[in-house]
Amino acid sequence: MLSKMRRRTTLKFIPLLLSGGAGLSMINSVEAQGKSQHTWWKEAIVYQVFIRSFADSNGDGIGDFRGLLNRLDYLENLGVTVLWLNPHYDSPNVDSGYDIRDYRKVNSDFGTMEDFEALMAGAHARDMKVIVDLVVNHTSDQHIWFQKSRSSRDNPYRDYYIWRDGKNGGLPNNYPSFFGGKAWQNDSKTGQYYLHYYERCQPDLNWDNPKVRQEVHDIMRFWIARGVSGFRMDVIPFISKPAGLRDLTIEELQDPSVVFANGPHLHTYLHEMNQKVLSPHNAMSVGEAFGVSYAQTPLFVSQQRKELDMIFHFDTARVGRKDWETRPWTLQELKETITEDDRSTGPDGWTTSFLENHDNPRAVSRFGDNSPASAKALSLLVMGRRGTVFIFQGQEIGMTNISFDKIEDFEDVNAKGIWADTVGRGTHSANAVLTELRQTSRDNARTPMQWNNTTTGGFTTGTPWFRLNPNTDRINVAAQELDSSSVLAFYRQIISFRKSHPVLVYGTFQDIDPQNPNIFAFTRTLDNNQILIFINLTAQSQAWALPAEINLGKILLNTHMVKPMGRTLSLAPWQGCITAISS
Ligand code: ISL
Ligand code: CA
Repeated sequence: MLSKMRRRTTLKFIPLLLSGGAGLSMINSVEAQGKSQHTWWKEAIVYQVFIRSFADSNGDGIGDFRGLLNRLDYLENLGVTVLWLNPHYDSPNVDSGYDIRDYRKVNSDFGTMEDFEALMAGAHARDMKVIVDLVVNHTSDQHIWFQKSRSSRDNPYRDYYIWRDGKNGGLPNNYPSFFGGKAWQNDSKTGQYYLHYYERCQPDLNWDNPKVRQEVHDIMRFWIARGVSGFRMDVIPFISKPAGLRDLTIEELQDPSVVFANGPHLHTYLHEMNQKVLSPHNAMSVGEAFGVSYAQTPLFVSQQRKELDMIFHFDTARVGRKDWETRPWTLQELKETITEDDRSTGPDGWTTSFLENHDNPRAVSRFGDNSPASAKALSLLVMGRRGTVFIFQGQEIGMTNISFDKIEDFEDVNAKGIWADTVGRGTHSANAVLTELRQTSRDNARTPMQWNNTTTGGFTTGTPWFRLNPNTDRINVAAQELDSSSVLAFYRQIISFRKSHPVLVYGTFQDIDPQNPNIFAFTRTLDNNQILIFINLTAQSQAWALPAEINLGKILLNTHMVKPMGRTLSLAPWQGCITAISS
């Protein structure tokens, strides 16, 4: 969806060479400017839980709060310090909980408010914080506000949503919906159309109405009072709608998120939210930033502006993608996104490091070759770069994509919309779309967690709500607990390493071989402490010549037993190391 041409900003940075003192002093001066306060959320290892698919405690086949509570020891052992819960609210579940019916109730599939409170207490007892999803660009059409809003043109809730008359016997404008079809739905009761950027049962809220903003602030306070430490903000750049809601041009229709994001009052609303809720409660915030360019990033994350703490850019996780389709990509391109992301924060901002979430395929299938070795290599990439670390459930055991035979096997509303817009309209063959969806579908991330080698993967004693990946017989937590060379064991090691080496959190990042098509090699520097990370991101052995200025120091962490030596290092397929640099 995000057209690379337009997302690429003209943001320039001067490559910081390591040769001689000049390079290092430049690094240090950049770092000095960027030396922001040490905070818990920069050091956090955030673990994202898609509750429905994590652990079922009562045999109904659906993951729940108690199931997660029962697994907190596992997460503590892994080194997790923060949980991000995907939407836990009351919802008809058309879009996996991103369609909220009542912001003050929990999803009864997941348990009761008491169960939620027990989960919070369990997390806090283990020194873990919990952040929740804040989905306030839209609600469910079953939310009481929308029920009232649609009931008449003069209902006090009418202006909670965005209603327009049709134009020339058609829709108010040509906006498409992200889930297929158009973004307007006619409502026969009052004869007007309401706006929905997502599914038609997800009407967009009208943030220009101060009452809506007040409601959102109150909802946030409600959950903060229940012990929540912060929010992951769903499609937050879309909340302020473009002035005039004019038609999109043909070019803009290729990537509507660029127009949908960054509306005229967005930063006013974020600043207001910060001042009224986030700052007074010291709550952490991370915004999902579709449509935001690297050049625009400081507007969100510069600490001086008091808006958000950090945002998620998707150019790295989605390299080689155009919406649901794949395209060829190179390692140089992937590395460039990481450097751009790192530089985009400006001197006093912060960023995120992740390769997976509930909307994206499994990293080990996308960027690796499904092998445990490639899962470890990718963990080094996520944990090695600068930015708060977010890992998605199952990533720590190298869970892979699932391969479905037919569209009926998919659950995701997005996959169904893509199918209707393509195969349904005769623009693509069923085979072509299935081939792409197998690689890009959101369902890849949403299959149940693989706890053991039984057919239900230890996820439930009943019938799982969604099919398990059959490779749970090989890839599962129980087996990896017993294996000191497992992906899980490596994750534990690297997380604990990151926690005990502040340079990995606060050090500046520098790609030292950006043109190398096979190896990702970078330094992290904090004061006088500098470390080197190199990762062979291919399934072949590679030789890597150390840059002239670098003398390899002690190997601090290694994905393999064999130690690379000399000035030209022989690296096994997917081998990666963290080393000291000796003078
Ligand atoms: O995943 C996408 C399509 O493949 C994205 O365009 C997605 O719509 C975008 O990341 C916004 O995602 C968020 O809001 C959606 C919800 O379905 C996603 O799960 C959520 O992460 C609507 O609330
Ligand atoms: Ca359950």
